[in-house]
Amino acid sequence: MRFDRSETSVEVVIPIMNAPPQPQPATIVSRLTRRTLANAIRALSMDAVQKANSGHPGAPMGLADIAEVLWNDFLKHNPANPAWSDRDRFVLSNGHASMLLYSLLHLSGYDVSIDDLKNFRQLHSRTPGHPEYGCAPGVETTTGPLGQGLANAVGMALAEKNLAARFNRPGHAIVDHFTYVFLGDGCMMEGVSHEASSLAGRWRLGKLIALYDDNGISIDGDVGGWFDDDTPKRFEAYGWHVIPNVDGHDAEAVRAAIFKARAERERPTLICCKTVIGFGAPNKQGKESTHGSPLGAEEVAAARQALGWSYAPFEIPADVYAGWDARTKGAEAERAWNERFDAYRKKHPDLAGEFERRMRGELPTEWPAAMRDCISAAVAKADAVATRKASLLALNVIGPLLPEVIGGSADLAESNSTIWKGAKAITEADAGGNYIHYGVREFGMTAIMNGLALHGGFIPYGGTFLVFSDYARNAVRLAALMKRRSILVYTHDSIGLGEDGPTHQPVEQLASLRLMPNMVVWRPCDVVETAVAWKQAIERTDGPTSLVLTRQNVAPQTRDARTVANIARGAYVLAEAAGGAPEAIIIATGSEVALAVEAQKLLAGKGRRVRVVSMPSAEVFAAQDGAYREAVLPAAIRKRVAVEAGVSDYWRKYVGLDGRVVGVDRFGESAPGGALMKEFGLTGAHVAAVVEGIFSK
Ligand SMILES: Cc1ncc(C[n+]2csc(CCOP(=O)(O)OP(=O)(O)O)c2C)c(N)n1
Ligand SMILES: [Mg+2]
Repeated sequence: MRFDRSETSVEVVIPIMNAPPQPQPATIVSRLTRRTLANAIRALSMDAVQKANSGHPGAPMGLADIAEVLWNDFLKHNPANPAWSDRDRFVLSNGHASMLLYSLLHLSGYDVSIDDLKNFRQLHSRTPGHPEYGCAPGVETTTGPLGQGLANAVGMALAEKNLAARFNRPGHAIVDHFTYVFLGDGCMMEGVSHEASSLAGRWRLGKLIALYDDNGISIDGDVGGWFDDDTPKRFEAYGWHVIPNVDGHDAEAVRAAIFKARAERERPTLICCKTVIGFGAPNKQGKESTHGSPLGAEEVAAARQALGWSYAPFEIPADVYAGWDARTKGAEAERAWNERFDAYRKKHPDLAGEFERRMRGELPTEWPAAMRDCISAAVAKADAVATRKASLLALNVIGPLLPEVIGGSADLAESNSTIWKGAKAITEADAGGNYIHYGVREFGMTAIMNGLALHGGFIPYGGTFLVFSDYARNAVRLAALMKRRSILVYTHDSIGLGEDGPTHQPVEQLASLRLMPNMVVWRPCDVVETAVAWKQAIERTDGPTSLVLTRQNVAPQTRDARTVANIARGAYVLAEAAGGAPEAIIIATGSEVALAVEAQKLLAGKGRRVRVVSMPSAEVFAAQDGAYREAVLPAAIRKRVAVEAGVSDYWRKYVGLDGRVVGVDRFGESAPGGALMKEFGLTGAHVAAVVEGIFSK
């Protein structure tokens, strides 16, 4: 049995601040054995899982000793203020170990009660099956989809380094925190761990410290049969500082490793901790059976005995609470930081104000007027421009105005038009830039963007081809789930991209992004709609936005001032029927809006009165009041045709049983874009013919 190894009584000396050169106030908090403190996590975890009759006891029990050392000796945080900007970030990438995090939050003094723990996994509880951002204070990110927490942590560590480069001044290190992440075999196996870790090494994120739960077990059993990488060598190859072979049940060894990790300021550190899954459950520890099911009443009782934990379920003795309580030292740490920030404010008032604005996520006061001018300039610019280029025009206005906007692309900077005039690359030598070359790593990029957005102080945008949004899909989903302001720039948005062929031509991606709850998709049709889309994306504070943009040029549309104002409502009457009340409506988005207008003209020649509705954002339109929606799409007008170069099914709800959709319901072809648009019926003449067809039905 390895679980009685470090039963030594130690005085826990807590360094309160991070930076080693500064004098460290120290507090002696406990004379309890470290093992007893860790056992509180084990007991709470196995009891909560037992009570819920569902959950994952193995990882929390295996990681308890490591977590105890990290949280009690190192983590800089204030349970009373989980939003304190300079707290260390703690990410549990192996989110199935949620009871570990909930126990830590409860024990250290966050507003997470014992009743919250008793409600683990229950309806509307603050302790759902996997940690969800926003459910309980202290949960820094939503984890469970393995590997992404690590990538989020990379984003947070990059955020810290970038803000430090931008805001710290000699003698005023107001941004100075670590990012810690726990991860398991599953996170290591996931490809996104490669994408994110490779970048972390390149960016030399010296204040990122990952602790790997190397327990040799995943759901199917001993990982040897499917995961036999030399993980230390792998991370060394990424340029990480690796501390291998740490006994994760030896508090002193873990403590020494974390000290070493913190002293290394150039490279991120991976601490490989050998652990026993389900540590303390005498008959089940070390086995996959502890991974994802309750231990069972008998084994829970046996574990209590083995661990010397004689308390009832959910009972924590006062001295154990006292040993964990981080409130006093947390308040003191934040108070000390506030003092330092006040000194900074005296010396650098503008920087201090700007830092606070950014961390609040507020836009500067000049924003509304600047965007009004940007949109007016777009109205005046009557050129045929690809909307990806229109996006760059908008970015050239937004970039200089909002230093919190941090861009990038997955190796398609030119194609995605993501590098604006003042964009400055983040490099190893200079972390203070505002543009990230993510390399060909769509998933890593999107998960890192989530980390940047979660950290605070940033509005990330990242580009790739629309068709490759699928590579990043789950990180996009988590941005939506977490309600983070992340801006996805997806160009080459249809078969209109041309010769690259069906592998590169998105067909189902557009509709599929719209299916995601809390995702807002904009597919603008010209320079003006693109400027409005960017404005809306930046102003949206409760979720991500996908900007879906053309490779090919699109004609500018003409609008009066009221029509321009209506773009922000998601859909609007772009071209009203001439000669009386409309009999039919064509709804179109993006590059197909011009076809709709052409069809309208052809139909007018035949005496048909057709309205054209441009619908750049169906989600934003759906959120408008009923009167507005009825004004744009009157229920009585049932002759409707939707036109979009993507799968047709999405549009059925707008055209109804009497309507038709002109779409693309098969993979594309390799040919020049114009030829493909004809081949697939995406022409004004064909759209007009489809509308005619409804009249003659
Ligand atoms: C992306 C993703 N795929 C699959 C799962 C389902 N899953 C949850 S835990 C797990 C095994 C993880 O193994 P490990 O990280 O070693 O956890 P341990 O059993 O050691 O706690 C799997 C496959 C998941 N949560 N996320
Ligand atoms: Mg494992």
